[in-house]
Amino acid sequence: MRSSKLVSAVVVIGAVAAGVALGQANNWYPSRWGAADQRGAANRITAAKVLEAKNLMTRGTVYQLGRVYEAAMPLFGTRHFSLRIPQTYGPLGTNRTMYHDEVVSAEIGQVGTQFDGLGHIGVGDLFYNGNDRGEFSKPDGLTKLGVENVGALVTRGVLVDVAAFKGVARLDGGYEITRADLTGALERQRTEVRAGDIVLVHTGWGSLWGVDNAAFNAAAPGVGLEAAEYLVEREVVLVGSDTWATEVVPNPNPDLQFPVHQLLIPRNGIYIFENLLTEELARDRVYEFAFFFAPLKLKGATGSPGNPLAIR
Ligand code: UVW
Repeated sequence: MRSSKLVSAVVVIGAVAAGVALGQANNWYPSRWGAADQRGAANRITAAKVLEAKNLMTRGTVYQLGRVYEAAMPLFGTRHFSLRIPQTYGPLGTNRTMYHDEVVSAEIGQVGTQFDGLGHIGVGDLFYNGNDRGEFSKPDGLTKLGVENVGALVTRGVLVDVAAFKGVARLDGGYEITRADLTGALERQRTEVRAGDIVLVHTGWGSLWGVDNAAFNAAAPGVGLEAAEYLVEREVVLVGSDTWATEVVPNPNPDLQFPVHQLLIPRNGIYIFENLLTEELARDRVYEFAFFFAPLKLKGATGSPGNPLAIR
């Protein structure tokens, strides 16, 4: 073998080994739930998980985790949101019924509080279960992996307060949450993560929402690849946070863009939930709760808006 070819071979083998170490081996499909599956880690929610959630509702306190959708909210890239009331209709009948409708224009599954479905992120052209973008990505909606396939998520939720663990109100933009941060914060809280849970990571970054949108959007603290690998090992259903990406942005490796999205969504069928309001859970030190979310059944959509609930 000529020396340049040998160097190339060593580089490729090194890259593959690094990928394998980060759970990025290329044998990620068919998924563990079968080649035709479109629900991913939602399959981990059994009747036993629903009852585990029920048993956590001991105080009757309801936490709304969704933010208000409005034109003034921070938006990623060129995404937009507008709501218009085109006119008032009526009056109808002798009782003079009047009514309003609204027209909403937005990347509706990917603005504000947003649940990222399995059709949102790919590794090149390949999405969850090895589905090829060329076959299912259509202008009038995804013909596979649409968010309507997810179903209702009712399970045990865990808040990991990494900001408190690090002794700050807000982690810095670009701070990479490590595996040791997650396990250290969980130990500090005396909370464990179990299979079928959803995990929310509190960073404090949400305090910038609506206060300094430019700073909010410019970067984000978040889960790094090794921390995400820990959550994959724990067999969670969903990872969410109070930032717009859930993962660290920019990634410490300047060659990588949104690698945690790829590790979780296409490679492992694990959902991401962004721009959640986690402040009140952190304030009240509610680290375990019943979690409820039913994505909108938007046929062929990549994600869903909504107002998930945590009940203690
Ligand atoms: C991308 O879609 C790239 O990011 P997010 O899921 O954070 O909106």
